[in-house]
Amino acid sequence: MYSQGLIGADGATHEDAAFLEAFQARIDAELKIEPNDPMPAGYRKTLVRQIAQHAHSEIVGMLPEGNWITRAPTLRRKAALLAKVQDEGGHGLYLYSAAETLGVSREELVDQLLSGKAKYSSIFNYPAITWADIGTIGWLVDGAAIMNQIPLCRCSFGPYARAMIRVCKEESFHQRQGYEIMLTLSRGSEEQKAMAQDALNRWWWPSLMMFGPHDADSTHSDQSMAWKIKRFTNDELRQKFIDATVPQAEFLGLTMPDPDMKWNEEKGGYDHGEIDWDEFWRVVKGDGICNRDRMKARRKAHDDNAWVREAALAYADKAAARETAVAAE
Ligand code: BYC
Repeated sequence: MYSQGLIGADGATHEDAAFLEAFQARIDAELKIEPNDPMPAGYRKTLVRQIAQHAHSEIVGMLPEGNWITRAPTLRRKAALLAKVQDEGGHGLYLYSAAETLGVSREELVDQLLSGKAKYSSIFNYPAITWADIGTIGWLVDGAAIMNQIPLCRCSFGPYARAMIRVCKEESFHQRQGYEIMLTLSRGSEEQKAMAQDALNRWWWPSLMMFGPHDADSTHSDQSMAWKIKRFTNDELRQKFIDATVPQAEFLGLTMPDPDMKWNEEKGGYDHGEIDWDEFWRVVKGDGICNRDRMKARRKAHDDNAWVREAALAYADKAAARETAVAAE
C-alpha cells in the first residue's frame, strides 16, 4: 500500500548470454544501473535481499539505544542520542524506498521481518546494559557500519548508492558521539573506566561478526563482487575495521579482549583470534540473547500503530475523492 509506483516492477528479462554479457559490460564500465534498466533476476533478488536486510537492521537497531534515551546522563547526551536514533529510523525509510524501486512494496518487506522470514544484523540481538554500551555501540557498531557502507556509496545500483551517501554522513556523527562518550568514561573515575572496558569486552566480538562469515563461507560475496554490489569481501572489511579500531582503543587506554591480537609487520595489519562462528549462526538463526524481545517489540509497535496507517489511507482516499469531484465539476 505504500509502494511508490513500482517502476521496473515486472522485471521480466530474457537472460540469454548476450543479455548477461551486455549487463556485465555496463557494470565493468562503472555505469550505474537504474530501476527501469533491464537487469538479471538474480541481480534484482540479491539487491532486494541485501537492501531489505539493511533497512530492517536500521529499524531494529533503534531498539537497544532507544531504551537509553530516558536514562542518558545529561540533557546534551539525551539530545544527541535522540537525534541518532531518529537518524536510524530515517535510514530505514531511505532503504525501504530504494528497495521499492526494485518492485517490492515496503509492506511486503515489513511482513517478512515480522514473520521472521527476513534477516537483520546479528549485532542488534545483544543487550545494552550500561551507559558505556551506548558509547561502545556508537564507536564500534557505527564504526563497523561506516567501514561496510562507504564502499556501498559506489554500489552499481543507483538508488542504493545514493541513499548510502547521506547515510554515511550521518553514521560519521554517530560514531563520533559514541567515541566521545568512551573518551569521557575512560578519562573518568576507576568505576567509569571499568564500565568502558566491560562494554568493549562484550561488544568487540559481536562487532566483528557484523561483517558476515569468512569469505570461504560467504554464499553471496563472489557474485555480489562481480556485480559491484559489494566492493570488498567480508574479511577485507573486517581487517580494515580492526586496523582502524585498535589504535582508537589504545588512545582510550582500553585493552582489546583478544589475547591473540598483535601487529603483523609483514601484512601491515593486525592478526587476531578466531571468531566464535557457532555463536554467530545461533544469533542469526534467532537464538541470541535478545532476538525474541526485539521481534516482540517490533510486532507490538506495528500493531499499536495500525491506526496511523489506517488514518493515512483514509486521508488518501478522501483526497482522491475530492480530486475526482473537482475534476467532474
Ligand atoms: N547478521 O553470503 P554472505 C547498522 C547472512 S545497520 C545477520 O556473506 P552478503 C546500524 C547473510 O544475509 C547494519 N545475517 O551475505 C543500524 C546471508 O544470509 P541469506 C547492517 C548475516 O549479503 C542502527 C548469509 O549470512 N548493515 O550498522 O554477501 C544503528 C551469508 O552471508 C550477517 C548492512 O546490512 C550478520 N551480521 O554479506 C547502528 C549493510 N552477515 O540472506 C548501526 C549491507 C551475513 O543468504 N549489507 N549474514 O539468508 C551487507 O553489506 C552484506 O549483506 C553483509 C553480508 C556484509 C552484511
